[in-house]
Amino acid sequence: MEAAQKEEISVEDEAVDKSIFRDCSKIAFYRRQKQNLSKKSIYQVLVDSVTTSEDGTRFKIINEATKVPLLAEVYGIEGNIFRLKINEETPLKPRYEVPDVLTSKPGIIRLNSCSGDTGNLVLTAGKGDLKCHITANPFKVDLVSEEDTVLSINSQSQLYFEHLQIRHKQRAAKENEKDASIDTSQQQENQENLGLWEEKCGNFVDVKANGPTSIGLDFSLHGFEHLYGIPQHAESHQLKNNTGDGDAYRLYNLDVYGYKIHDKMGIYGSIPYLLAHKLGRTIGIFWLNASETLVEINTEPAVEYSQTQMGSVAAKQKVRSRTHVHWMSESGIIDVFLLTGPTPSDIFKQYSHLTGAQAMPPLFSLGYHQCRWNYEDEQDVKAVDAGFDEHDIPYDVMWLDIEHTEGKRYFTWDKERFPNPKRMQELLRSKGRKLVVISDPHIKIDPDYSVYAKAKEQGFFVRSREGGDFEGVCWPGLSSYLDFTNPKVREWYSSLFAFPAYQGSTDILFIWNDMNEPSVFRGPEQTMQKDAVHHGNWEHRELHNIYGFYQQMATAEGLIKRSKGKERPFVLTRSFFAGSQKYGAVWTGDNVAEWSYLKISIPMLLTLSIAGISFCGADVGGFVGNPETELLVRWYQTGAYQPFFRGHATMNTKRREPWLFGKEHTQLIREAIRERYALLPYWYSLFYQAHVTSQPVMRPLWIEFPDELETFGIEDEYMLGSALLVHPVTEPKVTTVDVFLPGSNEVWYDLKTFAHWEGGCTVKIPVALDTIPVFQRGGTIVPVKTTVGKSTGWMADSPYGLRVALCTKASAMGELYLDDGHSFQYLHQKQFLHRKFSFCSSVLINSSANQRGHYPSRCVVDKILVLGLRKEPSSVTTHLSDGKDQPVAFTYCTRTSTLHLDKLSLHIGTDWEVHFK
Ligand code: NBV
Repeated sequence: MEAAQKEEISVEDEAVDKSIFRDCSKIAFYRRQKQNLSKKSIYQVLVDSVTTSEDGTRFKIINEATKVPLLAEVYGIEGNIFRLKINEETPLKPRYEVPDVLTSKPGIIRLNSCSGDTGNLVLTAGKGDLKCHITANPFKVDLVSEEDTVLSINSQSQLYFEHLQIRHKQRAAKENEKDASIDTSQQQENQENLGLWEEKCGNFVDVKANGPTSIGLDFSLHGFEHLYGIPQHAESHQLKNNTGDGDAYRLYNLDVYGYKIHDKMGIYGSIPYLLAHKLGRTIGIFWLNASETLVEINTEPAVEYSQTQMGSVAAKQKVRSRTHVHWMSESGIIDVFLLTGPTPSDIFKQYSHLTGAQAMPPLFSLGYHQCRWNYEDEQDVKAVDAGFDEHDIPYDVMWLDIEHTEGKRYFTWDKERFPNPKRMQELLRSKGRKLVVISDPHIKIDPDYSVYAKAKEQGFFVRSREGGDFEGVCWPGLSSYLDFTNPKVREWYSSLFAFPAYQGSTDILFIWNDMNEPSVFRGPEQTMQKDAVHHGNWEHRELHNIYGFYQQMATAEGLIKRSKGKERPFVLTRSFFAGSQKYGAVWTGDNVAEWSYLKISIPMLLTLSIAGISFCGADVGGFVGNPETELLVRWYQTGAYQPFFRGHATMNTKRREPWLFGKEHTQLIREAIRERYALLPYWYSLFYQAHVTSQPVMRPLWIEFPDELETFGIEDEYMLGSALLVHPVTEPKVTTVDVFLPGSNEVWYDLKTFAHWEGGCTVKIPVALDTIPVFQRGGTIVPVKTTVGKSTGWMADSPYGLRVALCTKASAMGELYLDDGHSFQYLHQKQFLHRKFSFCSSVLINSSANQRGHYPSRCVVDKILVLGLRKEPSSVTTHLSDGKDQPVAFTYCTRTSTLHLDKLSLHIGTDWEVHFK
């Protein structure tokens, strides 16, 4: 035990040296592709090889120089998606194809083919308005919609495929060493530089069992200048041009403590999915590859050619802008999905058809979470919990970081600090609250630790190239890493969450997966060697970016299993991949307590949201460092309007529970958290929408206003669903913020002052320290809770209110989804309520949006606010479904055109009407 303790690592020891991370110039496959592509290698289709069947079209393509044939496959997938796969026709051994990400076999639709003139091929999908033109020589694919070329593949001749080969030396040996002399020292130096079979990374040498295996392909997007997606980077929402300066967006999951912002380096997670938008069309490119990936982007603006430039052309001609996107991956195959929209809403459906929709979170997880590395012991937890009650601040979840364990042995408790974890959980339970504890993927090498011993015995760890278990240093000291890519390991790991197995756990305990890039102290770039070996003998390089995805998957399955399939899990993960939305929430890792990090949290979360991860958030207050009070207040106000809302801080920071900054600031933080709790019915309904219709919860403006160019680059404000526009204050000491209110036919209401504006302009909004600029869009109805309590559990039966904001035509619509907030009964027994609200011709109607759902809610609507009611009504009456009409008292304010109804008692789950005459 003492020895184990000595091995423990402190944060100061392991503060990351940023120079260990590589830029493009240090990445061998990038250098190789650049060098070779400058020679322009041409591929052509072998026209005689084309075959078309029910399940796709296949043909061979061949490189003029290498003559190695590649096999290309084109599929049409339900919902206007094309899939293009390119692999070697006969690789020396199978190349890695990413499993477990696609939801199920996506429904393939038949492509009809008609040969074009010179042996070129035209494939049509569906009704034929989308066509895939394949040009044979040089090989090129154009995606055409109604005579308009939307996107071209390989029009820049950047198709690149390093085929598997026997190592030169071995081959030479095989050939009786007759050519062994070719391996001169100069060649060796070249090889080293190109990192063909070995590549240096710091003090490490990456030995490549399969030699060079990289792939690449270019896409030209016609008329597109606005690109988004490919998280995770601490960068702007709109992707930047980066060709030429070796500054590609890197997708490589890394643990980067206090990451630099406005940087394209890879951080914790990767989603190789890019969206592009222009007036009239949104498209997506999903590059299904889990190895290290680089993306270069280069926009060529529109050009106008004059007569003289164009010689004989009579009139001026305009050439559309195009953006070239160049994807490069270290290994695997080319497997790319083209999502053709055409609307943003279609794109979200298409992407979730491939990778799954956002999991429906338990309601508590949308409340406020209180975390710190670390809450020291049971007393500390008790005191912090009581602090929230004393200061009348709602919160739902207490978090315990790595110190709660016995020497960083996950699934155990430090007996001195937490002698009675069940007692502690019962205290939280009594207030409707929960506990989240951390569980990392590294397992302390300690034969007396049963998790280690069992995993070791069953061969469940990732192996090193030499054959033994991979060993790396992490929090517990020397550790091995569970191989979550192995389904047996996942099954076993998930069984560890069963109540009898996980001593001291109860059904209010949920899980946080950290360090799952995976983080390996003193490893190359603080992660695992690429030559480590996984289940099925795959090198780590093939699947690095999907390691964390698998841990969260196994954890979520474990939580479901422990409840015998009844309860929804909550798992927060730091590392993620495409499809992680199916398993829980993601946060943006170790940000810093500075204003610039508060500001960048918005574009970072917008990017995650449009790439499928609706349940995302950033550490409130900033993880590293001590926020000044104003920053902390603004961070709470911002976080209250972001999907995952958790305060967190690193070890050596000052305590920062919300009541430690003076009465006035406690009040401001309380207000921000209370606003969050009041809005929970809306949040929950938005998550339901994300779950069933795949629309993101937090939306960049361009999604809601796709026809308004002005919205395409906005990232300091965003929409929550389609009703609320939020413009958080992210700068110190400001007295005004400029808010762009989109839509020329829209009207927007300030939820604090009830002032209203017509859309299509920028307004200067005065802000004090208590202002969170939030605007409701005319034409919407937002459900809220009118009383806020200790926690979501505490508030289950508290009354609802409706905020009705009328549009210019004096109407509005909205909806509410509710269920028990925690189980799968909504799915299996249809135990839910989905209500629809509409205000039209001076009548507000509450009706069912889905007759199949039933849930015995006792809740009533007790308050209604109508914004934008131009005339004071002479009477207001409620009409219940049993025919009873009742006049109700109201207050009307002529100055703000608002009407308040109070003390109502209208059951949320029954049909009723309110008439305003
Ligand atoms: O487990 C300790 C921390 C955690 O608090 C933080 O949220 C993670 O991002 N963890 C990283 C490991 C150490 C960071 C220096």
